[in-house]
Amino acid sequence: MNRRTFMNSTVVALASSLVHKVLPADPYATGSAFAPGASVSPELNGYKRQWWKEAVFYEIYTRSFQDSNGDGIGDLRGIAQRLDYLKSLGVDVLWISPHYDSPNADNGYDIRDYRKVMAEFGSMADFDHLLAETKKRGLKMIIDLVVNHTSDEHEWFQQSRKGNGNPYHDYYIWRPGKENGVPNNWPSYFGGSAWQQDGPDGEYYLHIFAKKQPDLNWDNPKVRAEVFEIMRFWLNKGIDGFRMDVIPFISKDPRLPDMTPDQVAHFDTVYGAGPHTHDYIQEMYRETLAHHDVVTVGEAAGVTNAQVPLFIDERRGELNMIFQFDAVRIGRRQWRQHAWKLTDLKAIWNAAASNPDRHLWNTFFLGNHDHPRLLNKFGDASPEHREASAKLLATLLLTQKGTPFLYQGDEIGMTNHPFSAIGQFQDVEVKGTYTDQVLTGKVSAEEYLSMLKLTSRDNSRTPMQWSSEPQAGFTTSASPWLPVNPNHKEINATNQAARSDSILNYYRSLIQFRRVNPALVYGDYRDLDPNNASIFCYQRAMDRKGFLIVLNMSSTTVRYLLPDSVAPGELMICNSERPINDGPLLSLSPWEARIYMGGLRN
Ligand code: ISL
Ligand code: CA
Repeated sequence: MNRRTFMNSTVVALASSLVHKVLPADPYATGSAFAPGASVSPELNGYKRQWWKEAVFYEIYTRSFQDSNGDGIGDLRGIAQRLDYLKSLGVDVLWISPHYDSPNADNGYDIRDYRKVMAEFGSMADFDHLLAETKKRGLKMIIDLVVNHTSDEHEWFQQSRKGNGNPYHDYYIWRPGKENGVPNNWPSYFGGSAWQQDGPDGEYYLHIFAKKQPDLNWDNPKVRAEVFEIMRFWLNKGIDGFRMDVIPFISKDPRLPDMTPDQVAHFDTVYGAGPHTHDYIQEMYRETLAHHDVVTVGEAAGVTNAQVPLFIDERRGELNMIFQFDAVRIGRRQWRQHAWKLTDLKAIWNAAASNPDRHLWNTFFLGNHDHPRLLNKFGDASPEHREASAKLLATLLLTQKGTPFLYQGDEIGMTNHPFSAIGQFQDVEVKGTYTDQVLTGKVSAEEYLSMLKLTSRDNSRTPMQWSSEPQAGFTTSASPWLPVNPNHKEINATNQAARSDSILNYYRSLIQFRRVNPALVYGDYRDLDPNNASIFCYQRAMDRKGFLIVLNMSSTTVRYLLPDSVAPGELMICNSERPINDGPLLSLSPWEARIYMGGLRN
């Protein structure tokens, strides 16, 4: 039996048989963590069981997912048209990007009306239809809560900017200028100062992101009450939770002191360390989240690994999970990408995954709408290695410790876009840093473009590649809001659905494999060879049973002697096509991924 046949035809069949081989008759016998009647055992391996710990999440960047009305912009009806695809992929929870009314200065992360759907995405009826259709398929949906800032076109800001004395003035953060203008030296994520002068009193307002994204003043109890009302509005519609945009930034030191040069160089850690962030999140939990069976995941830019427990320890009544970015942003200095080493990357993952505290729970992700494609950053997008490395990264995502968050298009091996000129980028972050870095002469346009090709957020925002048709089946418009990647002719969901050994079908098999093997969800994690420069070899195990995962994260063949503490059992999944009959000395082809039963000898 050659590898190709073995890997695909066997793995799903094996997955269901594994329930009894690896585990006593157990919660997953129903084949799904959500299925009614799943076992009521409240704990596994010392962890309290929760649906969101067992689920696979899938991020949808709505603007680029599926256009249903031919205007070149993805929308809510378009997502609804693709729910059967998502169901067949096997994911459980959809996270949709901000769907609220917005002028789209930052593609929806600048909200003008929290109780209205963005015109480009459709109507409230379209939202209700999408949520109902999602639930009809046994899927769940979380929405993006963006409350560190609003759009400058929000009514609150329109009032606030009328000056002191207006009842909404203190909904935002205003300060008088200093001798050289701005109140302090805080930088904006999107280039330049975080302060903008406005209004009749010569004051400046704070905007950590774009000028059109003024920061809310969370020290004002009226602001907190408004936000909690907005959350109740959407919770009462039946959503299943929130992803919370830059939630650690909501509290600022009211003295707004200048940053030191080192703090400016790492300004997100300053923004993430306000004095009352945890007080406000705990208040939010008491006021809204505690009354619903929902999940929350905080986007924790600027939060160190050591600070994560303060946000997610289940005894604190704050958030359930957090996105911590040290791994995904390894080697990054704002818009620049520098070299990095696999040993350093493994050390970051190991620090989080080997924490034994059962009151904590990780996320695991390799990309999202703010980062380049995971295939380009962590794999090898060359024609020779693209498929193998995409499957290896799928193996990593679905066997690591923590709830996996997939990002649209990664399941078919989409790659960065071949940008060739700065004018092709749409992202407000690019436009802002271009002004700040290139127009001021600090950086050459050539260097800036060479780095943006590696780091720009637009790389992961090009339209989903559904087919080889014009515009990849994303839209009938001849001018989508961002160009379709020309490689959609070869890389698309349609031709992969038809191929049993495609990246898409590998994801499908692995999601099913994870679903029926709690050791991959609740099992302990151990890196068996942390100092190896190209091999990632780790174990997931509980109740003395589990899996050994061996990944060759390099573009060369590696002969790898398994650590002598390891006793691989039956080979369950492999992404390579070669027959494998090697013993403890493995010959791993480039980007070869293997999952064995078993693990440690003793
Ligand atoms: O910009 C980034 C990477 O190039 C990230 O640091 C990102 O800006 C940061 O993590 C905050 O992201 C979130 O808030 C922004 C919005 O632009 C992002 O899309 C959102 O994910 C402001 O709302
Ligand atoms: Ca549309």
